[in-house]
Amino acid sequence: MSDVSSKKTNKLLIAIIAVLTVVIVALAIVLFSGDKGKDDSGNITDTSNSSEATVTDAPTSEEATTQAEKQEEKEETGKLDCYVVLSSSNSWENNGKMNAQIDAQIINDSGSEKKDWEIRIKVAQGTTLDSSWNGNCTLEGDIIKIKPVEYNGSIAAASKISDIGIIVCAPTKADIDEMLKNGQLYIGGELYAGYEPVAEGTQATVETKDDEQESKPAKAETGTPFDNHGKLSVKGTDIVDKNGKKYQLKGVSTHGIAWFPDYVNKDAFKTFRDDWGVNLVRLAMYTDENSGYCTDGDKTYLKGLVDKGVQSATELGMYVIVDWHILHDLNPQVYKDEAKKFFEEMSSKYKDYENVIYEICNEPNGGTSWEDVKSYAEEIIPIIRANSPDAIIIVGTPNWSQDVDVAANNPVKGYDNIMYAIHFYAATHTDGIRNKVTTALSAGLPVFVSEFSICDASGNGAIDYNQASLWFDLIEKHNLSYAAWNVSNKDETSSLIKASCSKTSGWSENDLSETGVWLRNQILGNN
Ligand code: IDC
Repeated sequence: MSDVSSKKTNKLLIAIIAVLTVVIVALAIVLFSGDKGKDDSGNITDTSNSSEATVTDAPTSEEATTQAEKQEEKEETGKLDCYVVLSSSNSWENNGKMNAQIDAQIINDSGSEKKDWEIRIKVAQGTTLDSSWNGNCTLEGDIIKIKPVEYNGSIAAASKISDIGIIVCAPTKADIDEMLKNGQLYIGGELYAGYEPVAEGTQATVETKDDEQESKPAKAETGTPFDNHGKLSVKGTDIVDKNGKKYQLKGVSTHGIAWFPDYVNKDAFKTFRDDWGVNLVRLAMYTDENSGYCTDGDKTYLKGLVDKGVQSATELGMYVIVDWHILHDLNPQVYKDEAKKFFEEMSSKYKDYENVIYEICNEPNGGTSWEDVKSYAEEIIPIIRANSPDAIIIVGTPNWSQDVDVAANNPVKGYDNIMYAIHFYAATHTDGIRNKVTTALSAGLPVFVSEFSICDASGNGAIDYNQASLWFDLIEKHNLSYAAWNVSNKDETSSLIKASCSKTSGWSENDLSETGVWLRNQILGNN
């Protein structure tokens, strides 16, 4: 090779190496310069070191809170998958102490059945236990223990038991408030603190008062009867509501509460309210027979039942009659002293209840004169009035509360909101008694059909549909309020529930007696 050609070759090699170097350096810059993206306008941007990228991947502060809450919620659920809720639907002062009704629910949100439960509530010194229902209740030292009764010993997974109630008397209101925070659940004798995950979609919910408020009566009205009509009063011969509009109470009467205590329950009243259109329950407490209040009855137990009835009706926004059910005692003067104590206690306990009505003597009979009844009324009414100045009071009338015409001649004077009882059994009492009603009404006497049925006066025998219809013509014509005898499954015509049906609430039409079917249709306007 010549020198000239070798010099040319060298130059070419140097040029190639220089170009290659430039290309390699350029490629290296491209390859190692990090992540690239395009901005909105299509220019390449370099975000590898920008703080923006880090923030985008992290949760927002809002999400972080939610996550924290969820974590907390899970921890709480762990403690609370089965627990007690205590609330107080009512409290009242009594001789300088505080009485309260405490309602307990056990919520089982867990995936398994819970048995052998016990609620323990620590109470203040000096607290006493007055009554209880749907639980076996004892006060041991400073602990109230509530154990199951035969029908609520097991709480299925994802369900709850309610309607356990006690009435206590504590030194102060603060003690009651403290009690409400002190409910603990024991299972199998151990303080329960388990956590089990809840099966999807099976979580039980706590029944609240608001649920009650939202339930609708069978008829068009929304809201409870008491929500809509409030405190009632008597104007002329009519009951009027809080707006001064005529109002009619349509109710059922219990049988003797000592006789059939199981029907004094909130679910039963709710069935009557929601499925029958009933706005009133009468609580009949016999004074003289079958565990009568003034004879062989347990006074504390009977007052507990009255209270259970009053509280149930109140929570459901229904009106309620406390009935001093004299019958075999003939004359209300016989147990007047007991009656005075009873009505003093009732009217003071329920002084702030605007839905409670007092019936002070069911049916004077056996020749008891109106003078005797009137003088009894003149002693009882001021006792009630001292506590409950406006409550409606129903006074019985002679001859099993038929002689309203006699009372109309000489009514009790000096008090508002007094009404007079007319009772009828349609197969026995016909035109003669209806005439007494029209006579009394035309004399301006307010009458209340606080007990009736459509069979004969024994509470049994055949139904007289024709007379029943004539009675209801009169009732509707004069806007009379009424309560039908009786809520039980006793094997007699007047019972509203079939003798073969043992349910104490939630009846279907098939569970009702012939009288029950007729009454429900009558109230619903189907007859
Ligand atoms: C009846 C009951 C019956 C009970 C009897 C007791 O229906 O089961 O054995 O009392 O005496 C009334 C009374 C009411 C009666 C009813 C029917 O207020 O207590 O109930 N009746 O006899 N007045 C007229 C009829």
